[in-house]
Amino acid sequence: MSRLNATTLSWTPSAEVADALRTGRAVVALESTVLTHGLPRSPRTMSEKFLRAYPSWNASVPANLAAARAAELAVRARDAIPATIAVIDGVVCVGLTDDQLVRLAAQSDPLKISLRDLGPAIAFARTGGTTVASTSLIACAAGIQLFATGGIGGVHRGWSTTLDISADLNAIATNRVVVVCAGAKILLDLPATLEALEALGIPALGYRTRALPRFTVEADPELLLPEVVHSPAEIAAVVAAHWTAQPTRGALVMQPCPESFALSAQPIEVALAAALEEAKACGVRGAATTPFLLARLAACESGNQVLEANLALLFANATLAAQVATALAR
Ligand code: PSU
Ligand code: MN
Repeated sequence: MSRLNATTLSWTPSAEVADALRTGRAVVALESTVLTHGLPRSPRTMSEKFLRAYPSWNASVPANLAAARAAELAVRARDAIPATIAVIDGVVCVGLTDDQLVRLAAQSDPLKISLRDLGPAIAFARTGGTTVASTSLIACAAGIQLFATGGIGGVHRGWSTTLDISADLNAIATNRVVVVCAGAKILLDLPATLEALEALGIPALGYRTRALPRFTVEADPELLLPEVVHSPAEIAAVVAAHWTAQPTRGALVMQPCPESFALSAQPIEVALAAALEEAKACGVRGAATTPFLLARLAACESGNQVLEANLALLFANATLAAQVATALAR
């Protein structure tokens, strides 16, 4: 029963990821809640603009599956190995086969596995997508330094009465991993999210931006980030120094959504106000809140733009994370 005394998580790498970690190659972790909960489980018609920017996009498979594959490709294109993380039949998987991606993408009523859900998911042999929080923990246990995602969870609007603060924030603080994201969705209380990042001692580096990105064209000058970085090499230098100061704790890199796919704030705010009302009326609370609001935004008038923005920023983050991973591996 020595496992009961183990101090690290048990995880299973794919053959490719095991080899990459053994040989010191650059590896980038990718989360799977974006696949199970964040994106449509059916094929979508994309705009001409999108197909021009991403000519390898596979329009004949479900959009979530196409996205997961494309994010992995973006990592490979920068000479790093992708490690998509998920829990499959209770096994903490680091690096998925394409069959496993297909299965997760098609799963009806999938589980969203955040930190609190990890133990039960392992014990009861469950299958689901891991959030930024649990993916950070698993990546750190596996010795993976870079992790790319879309938007992180944060402090929700109305937090002072609901206390709804994503486990993502504390997990980033307490795991030695660099999370590359596009900031946080406009649906959160963004000023409070910035304060929480400061309180947790997380370096929040703006990649070529002064303001916290929120997937929109318009930056909010009030949401000032503490530091700006300009290149993958500069990020690697700051991260290395961060780890001399806080060797067991994480950092955040935030880059704006690629300009040609960024959203306009106003229609999103309108759709969001309606979605928040509806969530309240339907009694949506807790872990269901983020997926509910994301689904409502995806279904709104500019839903296809929301989807394309989500994909463009995910791919851009995968690319940047791979560049930083390669710089750190040098
Ligand atoms: N933000 C997005 N898309 C997402 C999520 C957040 O723009 O898919 C997902 C991420 O997996 C994140 C999780 O870790 O939602 C946060 O959920 P919660 O707020 O319940 O912690
Ligand atoms: Mn929550």
